[in-house]
Amino acid sequence: MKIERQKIFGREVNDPSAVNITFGVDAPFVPIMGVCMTSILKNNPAQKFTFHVFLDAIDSPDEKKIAKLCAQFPATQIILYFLPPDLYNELYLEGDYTKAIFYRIVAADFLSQSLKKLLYMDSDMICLKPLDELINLPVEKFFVAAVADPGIVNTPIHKNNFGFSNEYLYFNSGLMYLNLERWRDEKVSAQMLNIMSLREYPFPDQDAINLVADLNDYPVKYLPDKFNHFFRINGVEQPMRDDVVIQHFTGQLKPWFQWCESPLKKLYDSYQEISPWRDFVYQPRNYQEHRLMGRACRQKGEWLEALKWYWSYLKRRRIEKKNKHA
Ligand SMILES: [Mn+2]
Repeated sequence: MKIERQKIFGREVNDPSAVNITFGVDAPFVPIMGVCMTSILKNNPAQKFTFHVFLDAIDSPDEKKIAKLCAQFPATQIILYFLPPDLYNELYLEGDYTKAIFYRIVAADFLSQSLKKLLYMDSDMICLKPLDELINLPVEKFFVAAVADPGIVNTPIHKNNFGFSNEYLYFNSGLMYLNLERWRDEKVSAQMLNIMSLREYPFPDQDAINLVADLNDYPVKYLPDKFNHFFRINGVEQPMRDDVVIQHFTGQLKPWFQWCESPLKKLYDSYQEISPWRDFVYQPRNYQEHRLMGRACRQKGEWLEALKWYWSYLKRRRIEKKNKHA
């Protein structure tokens, strides 16, 4: 197995009544994941959780904050699983994805040795209500429970281009309640890696798991979209609803960006505020985000700052594009 070491925070003992949730992140994304965890804990006070975090590195201040979160919510256990830094380097990545999107594959594979079911969540989510209805689903009857994807992946173009059957309903991989016994018995991780080694996919992990489900005709339980409510679809912000349990900040605009002007930024900030990451300020991490930061400064009339971000945008774009084609 590819785990280099584990580190446990919070509750020491294994508790079979705990709900198991997994995340896959790289070091800069740990604060984002921390806010997501905080929202889950805050809105599920009667529930015990074990969070399984698959990552390749973590900054030491963030490790302290994870310990602090466990002290804030004492029934909580957080386990860090450190992966080798070169894991999945060979897999194709498009756009601004990082290879942390693949960590859900190793997470499900590894945890299927000890757990029967597992909730995978993207870090760009916040939980707004109790998760009972979701957690109590009889996931052993299915392969996965997830929400149908409202974006382009469900159009005939995407389905025809990437080998899906016409009638297949593509689900979003941001939230997946997984039947791990089935995952283990049918060697799903190996199937996914095999699919991704054969050609390049625009949504690599998500295309692969949907292809596994489609080609094998595995039973998918489609959930109401309140369990994975999209923030933006094709660049258009979606109206928020009262019944939303999990809000998913889909799209390139994220509520932790300083330049995000969505009304939902306030809601997001309110969870960051009660988390150990209260003081976290997100720094743009790729050239696209440097450009957006420049635009936000320009709109606020901060010309010097704007110039600085545009300059670093141009510089980084050249370097990042060169690296990509190397
Ligand atoms: Mn996401």
